[in-house]
Amino acid sequence: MRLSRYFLPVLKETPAEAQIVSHRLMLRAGMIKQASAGIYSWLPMGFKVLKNIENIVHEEQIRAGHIPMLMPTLQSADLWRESGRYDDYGEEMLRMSDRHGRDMLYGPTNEELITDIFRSHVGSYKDLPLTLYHIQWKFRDEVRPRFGVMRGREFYMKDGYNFDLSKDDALHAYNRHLVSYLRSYERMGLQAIPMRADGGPIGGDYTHEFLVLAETGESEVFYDSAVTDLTFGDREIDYDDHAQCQAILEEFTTRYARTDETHDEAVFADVPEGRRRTARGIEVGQIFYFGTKYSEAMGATVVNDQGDRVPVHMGSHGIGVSRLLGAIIEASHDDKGIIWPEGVTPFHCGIVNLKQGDEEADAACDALYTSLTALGLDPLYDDRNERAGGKFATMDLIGLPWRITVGPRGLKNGVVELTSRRTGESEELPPEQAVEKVAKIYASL
Ligand code: 5CA
Repeated sequence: MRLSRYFLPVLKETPAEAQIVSHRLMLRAGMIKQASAGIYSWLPMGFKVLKNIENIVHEEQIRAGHIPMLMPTLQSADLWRESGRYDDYGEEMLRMSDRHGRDMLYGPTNEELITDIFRSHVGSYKDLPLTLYHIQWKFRDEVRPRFGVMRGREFYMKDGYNFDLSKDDALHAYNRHLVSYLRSYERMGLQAIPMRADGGPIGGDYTHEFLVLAETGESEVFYDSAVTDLTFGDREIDYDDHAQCQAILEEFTTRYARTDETHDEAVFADVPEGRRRTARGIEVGQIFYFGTKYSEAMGATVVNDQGDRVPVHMGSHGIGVSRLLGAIIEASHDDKGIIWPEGVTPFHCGIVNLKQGDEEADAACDALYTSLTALGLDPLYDDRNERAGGKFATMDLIGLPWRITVGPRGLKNGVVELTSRRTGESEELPPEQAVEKVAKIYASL
């Protein structure tokens, strides 16, 4: 993309309404614009990152054997009356009626709708196990929407639902979700720690939240610092292997790590004193096993191999896709702007032309652009007639991990400059080698 033809409405001033750095940077980098309280338009660069995060989530869910689909945002209140949650959910639920006076709502989550789909089409244990998921907009009329996309009213969520014959199988589905979530967050350049949590309005007492440690996080968390040494890395995983998935759950959840809702001082005291940590965290996902809560209330049953009709065991599993943009920025920025991890960056590499209009510099930038694009990369070429300082400031603000700087002086010696946004280190290389190096970095992801 050529910046002169793109829509990147960067703000010079720091918006006064934004209290935390990720919100400020998303506004300044022209990624989002508030439409009304807790509701945002996603401007092109914000939309690009949102889609990159969504793609990682899709790939990892499909790898785990979970099946993508799409349910609507608007739901009929009748289903929620069946589960008993229409009255229970309270003021967070946005309610409305259609022209026929039928009660409708904007879905805050989808347990009821998916259970209705399941009971309409599945009747035998032979069709199990089954895990369906979608990535769809949700609405929760939060009392205090704040921090930009972090606590929105309208937000984008991946929610998945497993249906299993036995508790054991449902716990394996829970483990699969835990593993696939660990992989997803790591691909986004994040460490998200699974912590024992509370079921809230979803229900169930077996649940973990995934937390990214950050001072601006809304949750208070207590953990053994040894949990921060754990990484999933590139180990092979067989999602059908119950024992392997269970071992990973144990590896990542045995040490003390809890949110304030489940925190227990007496148990925490057993953690060696030097490793006890109290901090704040951003909740970027939550997994639940809630047994037969919805299947019993809504008649989601199957006939088992004995010929008996039994309610299925269920769980639901969510990732805050839009919140993740804020969480990633909170975890990865400096005083100049965002530093995107390679896994989610909106453009793979920036090209800065120090002397727009100079025949040689223009030609070298065009050639770089063509080579990067031919390798399947997506560069952002700042081809505006701006001073170098302004171009660098924009690149630093929007946070592309790699920048190639092209100027007449370097070209005389046959080199361009390749700079890492994270370390600030630069090296001079012939243009082909700069392209090769960038391509290699992305090929290794
Ligand atoms: N049905 C279950 C799992 S699918 C569920 O709704 N879980 S949840 O309530 O924990 O939400 C899943 C994730 O959505 C949370 O972990 C959080 O990352 C994100 N989320 C929840 N509320 C908001 C909000 N108001 N703004 C942005 N993201 C949110």
